Amino acid sequence: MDNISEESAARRRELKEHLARFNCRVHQAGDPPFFTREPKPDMQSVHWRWSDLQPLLERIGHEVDLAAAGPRRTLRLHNPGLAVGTTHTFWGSIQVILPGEVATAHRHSASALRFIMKGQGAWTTVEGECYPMAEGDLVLTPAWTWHDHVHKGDEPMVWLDVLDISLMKSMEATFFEPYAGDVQPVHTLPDSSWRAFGSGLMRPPGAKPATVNPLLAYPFGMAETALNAAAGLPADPCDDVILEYQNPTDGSPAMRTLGMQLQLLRAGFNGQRRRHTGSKLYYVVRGQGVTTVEQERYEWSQGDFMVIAPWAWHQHQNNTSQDAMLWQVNDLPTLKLLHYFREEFQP
Ligand code: GTQ
Ligand code: FE2
Repeated sequence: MDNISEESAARRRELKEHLARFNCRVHQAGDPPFFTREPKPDMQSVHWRWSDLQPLLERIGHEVDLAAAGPRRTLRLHNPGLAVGTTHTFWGSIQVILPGEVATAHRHSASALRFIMKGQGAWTTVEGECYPMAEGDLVLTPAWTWHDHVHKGDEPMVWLDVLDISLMKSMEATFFEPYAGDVQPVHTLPDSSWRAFGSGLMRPPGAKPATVNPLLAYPFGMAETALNAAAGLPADPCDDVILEYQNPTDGSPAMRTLGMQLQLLRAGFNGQRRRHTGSKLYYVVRGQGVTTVEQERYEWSQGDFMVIAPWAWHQHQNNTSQDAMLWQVNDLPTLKLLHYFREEFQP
């Protein structure tokens, strides 16, 4: 369609106005092609350094109050290639909550999750189940569940929020509802979903088959134990030691649209290069290493984030003498559900 002759282009231009009256058009010279041979994402791969983020978080802790839109105090990881969002499907934001603060209850059709970065003493309540959050924990807020956060500790707490907002918006499925009060009543035992399903090995025999993941909390200690056990398996050529957070009732990803994984890149690991559809955001839990994304080298260390654009070649290396741990969130479950997932490996 792009080799349109001058004569044809002129005829198409003439048609344009007439067709527009009927809400129709033909392809015009200069229109972007509707197919590219492979993905050409608007989103860019980006590296955020903790040394830059930390002072910004302190600043918003002082200068931004818990006002409208939630109310939440967040520093969004903004992708310079997009109008909004960290990737074209999800938003990652760092939430800061100060001692005594309450992030009031609401629910939304976007799925949300939190990975705790710093501090302790904040409790989140999801559908009446409260959970005390600690560093390294993953806590889920499935679509349309009531949730609020209350900080009962005595130091600021910081966590990563991830919501599939851009995916939801592209589907025009945005719903939001504030709760009638500040916080919901707590009506079950603390950690009840974890008590029932958290081992991943055993479950209450009477529990009815769940249509969504019934487990809301994935404590860091258990995830780390599982990862250390998996270190005895043969290494993954790209990712070394990696585990996915799963729905313990059927082994599917912990959320339907977003996937979360925890991995070890052991000292000396030199990974294989690969690319795939879908976007992913990494958080460096500990250690140091290098991820090469196309032509760029991201030399990362604890607290850094990086986001990898779809179909970008990337490769992880740990050239230090200490193991490194990365946590990631991605939109791969959505791509797989829609049969849009593809990957390639460099031999
Ligand atoms: O904590 O409920 O970063 O609703 C964005 C939207 C956090 C939350 C965000 C939200 C929340
Ligand atoms: Fe929310």
